[in-house]
Amino acid sequence: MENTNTTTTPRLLEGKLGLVFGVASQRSIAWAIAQAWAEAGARLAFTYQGERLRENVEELAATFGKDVPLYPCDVTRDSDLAAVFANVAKDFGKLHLLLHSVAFAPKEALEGQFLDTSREAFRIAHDVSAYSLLACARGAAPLMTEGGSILTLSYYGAEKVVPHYNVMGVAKASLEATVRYLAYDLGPKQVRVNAISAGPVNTLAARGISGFTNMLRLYPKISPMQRNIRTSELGGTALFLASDWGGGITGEVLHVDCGYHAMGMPPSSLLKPDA
Ligand code: NAD
Ligand code: 0WE
Repeated sequence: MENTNTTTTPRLLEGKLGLVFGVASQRSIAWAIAQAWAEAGARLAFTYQGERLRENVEELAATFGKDVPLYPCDVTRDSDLAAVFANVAKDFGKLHLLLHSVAFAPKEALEGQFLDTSREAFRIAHDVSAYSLLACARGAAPLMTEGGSILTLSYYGAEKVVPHYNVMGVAKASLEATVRYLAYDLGPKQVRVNAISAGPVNTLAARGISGFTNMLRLYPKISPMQRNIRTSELGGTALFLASDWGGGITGEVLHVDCGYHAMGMPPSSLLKPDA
């Protein structure tokens, strides 16, 4: 069914201040979520990974007006993270929302067998994709004096084997457990920590992966809703989780995947030789 909803986003995040990690391009999941948060009234700041991405992020952030703070940040560098949160303290004074939409494993680790993963590739995948959430949360917590919502992005490969996802699956399992332990530590401050487990989206991080196109072809065949997700649906879910309507939810991993995760066997139509 076509989405014919033309109503405007309710201003559920009016007066909220947010920090977004993980915009690389217009297709980034972080950008879809940032748009939903901004439309709902949040004021946002962005980090970018390095000089290579600065112009892209500048251009996208400019669509929200002139005074959108931008900070360089490689999440594997403690000094970068310290500078980001010092600048947020200076520019915003406090923080309500944090989006962590960052992942990386060395390309060779996503190609062969999981069995061949090097110690270094394992370390990098976990440092960038899981530890960084903890580092971001520790930086943000002192600024979340009015409560808050921390959100990260996971994938089904954390729960079940997805061929070639390999060490990223193990890092996402760590990320999901990190969400639960952070939820426990930050709960008393009314800071909620959740993950969205998203179905496949054609982004820069997905582009380089052999077989990704097959993955996009598989979801319409297996998922109950018989299609891929729309990035606007990630924005909508992220808006709900960040708003007071998601106020009782923490330590949760919410699947936004058209129901793919609920299936234990493909539909019989897919198994018939003539289908
Ligand atoms: P993307 O390439 O647009 O975003 C990935 C981001 O990670 C980029 O902005 C990149 O700069 C950042 N990053 C990587 N290493 C970094 C580092 N050392 N320091 C700072 N930033 C770093 O791709 P995306 O698909 O939007 O990915 C965002 C998140 O969504 C990731 O966590 C990914 O695992 C997750 N996810 C993606 C899909 C998908 O199919 N695309 C599905 C489920 C979950
Ligand atoms: O989390 C991801 C991908 C994250 C990612 C992507 C890259 C490509 C470039 C992490 N590291 C790198 N390193 C690079 O050098 N996804 C959920 C998308 C994805 O990746 C897969 C998938 C899906 C889905 C890899 C294998 C199989 C399925």
